[in-house]
Amino acid sequence: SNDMNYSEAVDYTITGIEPGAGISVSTEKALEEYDSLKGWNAMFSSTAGLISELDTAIENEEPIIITGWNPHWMFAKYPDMKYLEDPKGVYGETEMIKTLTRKGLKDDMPNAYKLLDQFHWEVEDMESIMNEAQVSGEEIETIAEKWVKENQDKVEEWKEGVEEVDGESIELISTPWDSERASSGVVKAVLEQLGYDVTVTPVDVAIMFESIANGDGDATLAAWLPLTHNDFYEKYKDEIDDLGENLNGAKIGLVVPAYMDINSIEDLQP
Ligand code: PBE
Repeated sequence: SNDMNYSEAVDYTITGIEPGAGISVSTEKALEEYDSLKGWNAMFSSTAGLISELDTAIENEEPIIITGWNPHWMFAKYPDMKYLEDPKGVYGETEMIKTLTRKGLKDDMPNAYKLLDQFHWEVEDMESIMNEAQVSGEEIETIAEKWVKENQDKVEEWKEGVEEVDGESIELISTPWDSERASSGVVKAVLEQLGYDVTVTPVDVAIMFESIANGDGDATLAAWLPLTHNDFYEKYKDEIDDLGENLNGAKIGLVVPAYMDINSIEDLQP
């Protein structure tokens, strides 16, 4: 109801995910920058932990404030959720997901580089894989492989002018979130069609940037910018090749169930 003190009801706590996520870094900044969040905490755990807290809250129609993002199946499962307005812009606006490679990949593996450069898809493509995996209980990687077989028209565009190879090894560095399991799974399947031997290594965001910069890993499809991973991007941008966006229209922020009668981070109380 309107009289409910949501801040007290959630114990002045934002329910978050892994501390190493970009969205967790932004949440630390929000806690510092908003007067309405003075004295608040964030509980960083895991995406599974967050979803289980969200399930319980929505089942009981209790207030909850989570770190949320798109693309993700949480909005397919719970369409009645909203982003809180963020007048200070701590969480940015529209985000894109970029492809980055190590320096030298272009010369060493020109065909893989060209494929990575031409890989681009839509929010709906990524979501269709995540939602199907969520509903069926199958692994995202399995659904991603199937998606590649069923969307060969799109895949052929990414492969245009790319020549096949004979078992060259390539390592994609990724992060543990479902969005990145989907993109890495798709590109892995396409590279395998081209004859590559592909490893996908999920790591923390910091390690992902570091390993592309020092050349331990070949490429990543998982850089959320201009804001989510900006601290890491700024640190390493001179030591990596930036191939531009592979998806546009991502978003991060604080999210609440629609039954909560607030619209802005500034509607909360210290
Ligand atoms: N995410 C999903 C990640 C990137 C992909 C928004 C949870 C993050 O670093 O915040």
